[in-house]
Amino acid sequence: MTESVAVVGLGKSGLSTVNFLLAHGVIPVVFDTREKPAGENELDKRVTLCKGELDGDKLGQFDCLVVGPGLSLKLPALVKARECGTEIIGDIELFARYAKAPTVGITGSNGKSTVTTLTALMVEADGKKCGMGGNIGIPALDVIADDVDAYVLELSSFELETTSSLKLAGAVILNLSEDHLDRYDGSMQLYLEAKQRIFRNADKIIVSREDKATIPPSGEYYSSFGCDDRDYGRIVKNGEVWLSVNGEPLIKNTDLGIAGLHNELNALASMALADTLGISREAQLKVLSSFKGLPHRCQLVREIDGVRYYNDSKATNVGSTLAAVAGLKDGVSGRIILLAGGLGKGQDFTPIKNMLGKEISYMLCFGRDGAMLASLGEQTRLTDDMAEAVRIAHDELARPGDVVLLAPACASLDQFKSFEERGDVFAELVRKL
Ligand code: UMA
Ligand code: ADP
Repeated sequence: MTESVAVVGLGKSGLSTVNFLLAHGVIPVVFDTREKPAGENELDKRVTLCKGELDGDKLGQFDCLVVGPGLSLKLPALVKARECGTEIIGDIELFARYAKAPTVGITGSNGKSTVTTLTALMVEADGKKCGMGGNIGIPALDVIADDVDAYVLELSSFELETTSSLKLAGAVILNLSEDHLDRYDGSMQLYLEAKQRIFRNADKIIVSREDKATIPPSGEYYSSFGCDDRDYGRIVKNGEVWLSVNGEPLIKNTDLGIAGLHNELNALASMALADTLGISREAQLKVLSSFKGLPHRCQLVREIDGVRYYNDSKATNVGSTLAAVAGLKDGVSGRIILLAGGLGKGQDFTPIKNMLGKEISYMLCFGRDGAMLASLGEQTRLTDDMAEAVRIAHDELARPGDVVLLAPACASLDQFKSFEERGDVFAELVRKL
């Protein structure tokens, strides 16, 4: 690589891109709009960091910009740079140009990290070395290595927007529901088009039979997963539900380490992806029975006086909150009290409204869009913050048999550094009750 390169955005992926470029003999210039960019303290001394508003004329002087996923390509400075003839890519595009081993990619509105982790564990359980990265929190360029046998990438719509030459051995869109509409002018179509970019050049396309939006416009795909007995599916035998491949029952849903219909679909998608990498069925089933789920996804924090407190902080959109409620409701003898709020990202909250007074008995709301959630119905209350919501749930509302569920349907960044921090704070509040 001999061109002049700028890295725009010094977050996790920006810092990783800088280190990758340095290792390949390129010293980039870094731009970030923030006063204190996340990766500043770890930045190599050879690299110049320009802070403040982005200047399209300046950026347009570079041959190539590697732009972080947190920045919209519609920013005027990036539009200007493109008009100047500057190539704009993301770190996943760089990954695509350098990584050698077969790669599978996972996108969708929900379930990405679960399926990414399951698939990567399956590769490892088959005795192969796996490089797992992308939106899951591990920048993809950090995992490139000569001895990797297969890569498993979690890809967000933002990452896919700046990626064009990734050639995946297996690619899946798990599902599609409203998210990130603030970045897509409120248009689900634009959000979907970004997601569908995962199928460009893909060898084996995998789709969900439960969600037509996951099917490419050509209508052509290699395999599918869903609730009936076709391809990767489900079979009911003597009242028991089995996950199946081509009609052959393989594992009972009660033997899976993770629960709920959404997780059964996640398990099926993982098997389909692992098959595209030639992973043995034995390794796949071993992982499906032992993997107990990731932190901050419907995790039981504590039971107090017959009330169970669950942390599903990773429910950052309405679809994932609905999945969490649906996954829990059959095992709850009492009511579900939901704690929700944060940055709504332009979503339509109507599906939550439709559950109020039914699956969701009561909702305590907080954060920037908390008032919007609280206006959905009578069975709601606006609180000052999550701490107050936890206190009210415990002191005033919850009775034995009830579940208090943090599944906020919103991003955390108005009040916390990340969904992990939000989940940790919740768990701490519950432990102190
Ligand atoms: N930012 C600025 N100015 C800049 C650059 C960034 O204000 O000049 C802001 C962005 O608007 C954003 C934040 O800084 O709010 C982080 O942006 P970033 O591009 O620096 O992000 P990274 O730290 O590199 O993290 C990104 C992904 N973040 C986003 O897409 C927002 C991480 O996914 C991912 O794990 C990481 O790369 C891995 O390389 C997080 C995420 O929230 C978990 N993803 C969204 C989601 O899952 O819903 C898509
Ligand atoms: P992502 O990485 O796409 O955010 P995760 O695997 O981290 O997905 O799961 C986030 C949340 O989304 C979970 O806590 C759960 O409530 C919900 N979820 C997981 N899988 C699915 C699915 N297949 N469909 C709908 N919701 C899901």
